[in-house]
Amino acid sequence: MERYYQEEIECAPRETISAWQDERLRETVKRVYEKVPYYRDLMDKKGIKPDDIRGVEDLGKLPFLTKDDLREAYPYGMLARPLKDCVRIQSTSGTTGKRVVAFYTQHDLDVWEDCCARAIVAAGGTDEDVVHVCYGYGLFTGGPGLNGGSHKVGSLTLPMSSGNTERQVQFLCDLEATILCCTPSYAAYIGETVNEKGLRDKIKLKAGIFGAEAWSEEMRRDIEKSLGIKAHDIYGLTELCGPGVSFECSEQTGMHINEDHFIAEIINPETGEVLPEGEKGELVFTSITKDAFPLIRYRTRDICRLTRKKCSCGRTHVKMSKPMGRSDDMLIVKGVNVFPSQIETVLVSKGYPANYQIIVDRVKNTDTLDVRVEMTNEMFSDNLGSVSEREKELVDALKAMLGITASVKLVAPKSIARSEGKAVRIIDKRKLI
Ligand code: DLL
Repeated sequence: MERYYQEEIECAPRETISAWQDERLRETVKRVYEKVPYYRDLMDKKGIKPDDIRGVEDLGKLPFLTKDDLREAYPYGMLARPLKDCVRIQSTSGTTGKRVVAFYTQHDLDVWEDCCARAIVAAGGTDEDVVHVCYGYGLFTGGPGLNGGSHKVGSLTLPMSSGNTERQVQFLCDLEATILCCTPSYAAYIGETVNEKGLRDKIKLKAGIFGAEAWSEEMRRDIEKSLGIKAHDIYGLTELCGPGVSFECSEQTGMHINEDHFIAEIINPETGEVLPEGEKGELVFTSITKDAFPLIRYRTRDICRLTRKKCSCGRTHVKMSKPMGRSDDMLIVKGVNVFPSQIETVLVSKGYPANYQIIVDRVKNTDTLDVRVEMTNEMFSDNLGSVSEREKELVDALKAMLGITASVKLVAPKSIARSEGKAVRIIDKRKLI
């Protein structure tokens, strides 16, 4: 039977959710206009006043906000509350450009932890569970978010953080954790280690809550098999709070967005035009309950679809598909758009583990695309003569998926470095020129 953390909210009738959104949006817009000069300028430039926004139907009148805006306003320019009312800072990893710093009041932390608690209960968590959190702690939101959510549910919480995989596995066995929270690539690594050590019978895991990076359905099945669990997706971004913006229920067909806190739109990333339900495009969020760091029409760069189709779990909040990639992660190779997730789908569907690297380079003014992928132990011990046949098979399958030719190199098991957090799979050497 499906369980909920906040049933009256998660299963509220659509009209009720819409009424909450209209009211909270009006209040948020008014507040940022009064308190945040950066927003006031953006709205003035568009000739929009708070009274022009009566509800969600007027959302499209408001200007978009991008990561560049947050960088420009860094560090305090977006604050809607005095700094003395803020109690926490979290931050993005800042792999491209300056970090984004997000601020939280105590109310913001409560809301965020409630969102994570909804995700844990949707994955079957109760106060009888032992929740092993090996997302990174610190500035990264993964550890603190799931940790806080687990406390709210009343589960016994193990704040493991990432790294030291031997110790993770030992704790999983000794303390009999039932729910594992980490990135999908780390879950795959933990699964590999558990099985290699012959400890599969010693672990008591029943579910996992994995997110923070793109992962395919094939990778989900691999992890579910290797750990004997049901693997749930969870999505979020630091700018909005962290994990828990949306989460998967028992149906595992997309993530319910916590619409009492966030309004979602899908836009055409090139034109900014709002797209109808079901179309693929860039996800844009407006926060409607955030106190310290409200964001209006924030462009996530994540590409996905929304659906309002009735969900068997009973939740009424809109669902987003797994992000298919980021518009800024998309590689353009020989003029063709290539998403790393397309490559992963091909590899995993052909029986390869999701341990791969995509190397893009430019040789004599022509782009090259090299894919290095690990073989499984069985493939490796197979007759070596078949390696070139296998490589050829992958070249053909990738060509069918992408429309361009990639060179494929099969490498020995374990020869590609494992990740304890978000995996780094793309090496674009062209940027170094
Ligand atoms: O990754 C927050 C998080 C922590 C989510 C733990 C889930 C679990 P950032 O480091 O700011 O925050 O990165 C946000 O990660 O815009 C997506 O591109 C990507 N991302 C997050 N969750 C998923 C997911 C955290 N489930 C960026 N599937 C987002 C695909 C995801 N991509």
